[in-house]
Amino acid sequence: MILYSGTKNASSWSFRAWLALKEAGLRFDLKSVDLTEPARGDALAAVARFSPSASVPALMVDDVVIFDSMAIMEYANDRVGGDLLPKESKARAVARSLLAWQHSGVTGLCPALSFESVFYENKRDPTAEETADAKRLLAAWCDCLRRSGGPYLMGSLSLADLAFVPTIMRIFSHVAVPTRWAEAATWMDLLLQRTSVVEWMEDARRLDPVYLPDYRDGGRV
Ligand SMILES: N[C@@H](CCC(=O)N[C@@H](CS)C(=O)NCC(=O)O)C(=O)O
Repeated sequence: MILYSGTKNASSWSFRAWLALKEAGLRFDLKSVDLTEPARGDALAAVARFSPSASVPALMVDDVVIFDSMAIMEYANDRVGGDLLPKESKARAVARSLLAWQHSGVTGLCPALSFESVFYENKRDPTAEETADAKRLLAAWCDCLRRSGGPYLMGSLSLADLAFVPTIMRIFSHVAVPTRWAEAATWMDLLLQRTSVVEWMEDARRLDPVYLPDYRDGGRV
């Protein structure tokens, strides 16, 4: 298999797909697609030759392309007999709701607080919308951890935990976790110490930060 992935400091979508493949223990080659300007246009045009969405991540499996991060995560889960989602149907539906929440936006937080900003030396303060989404996430994570008993959201590690890794990085590289969300803080520490997460982040930190012009004012230029 070949995973076409955005540069490691600039593609949270690729990060999630890569984490699921790694945590499933699957072997794959990684091809890095340069998303920085001015290379971006040509790089994505090359991806468009084999992937209808012309975006990354894209996973080539034999002669088939899986061209969406959530589909790649679900494929990784299928390849390990469903071990990366809960077996019980209601719990599995909750895990998929969390995945879908992340996948369809976390729109108050993700658009302007880009993954690229995790690597900036000078951080701005989060906006009111970003803070509101962060609180919603923290409350949902704590609720899951209390219901499941932890140590991961659904008990054992699942796609739901992996989906949130880049978002955790986005928020908590900008602000400390408030002490009232202690369960979430413990879960984040555990998750961020996983070998897979550490490997990606170490590679990402070696790259030059990708500065986005709309970062300073929360993306509202
Ligand atoms: N829904 C897609 C989104 C992927 C996505 O937007 N990837 C970005 C890079 S992180 C991209 O390739 N964008 C191409 C473009 O904007 O033209 C997925 O989950 O894979």
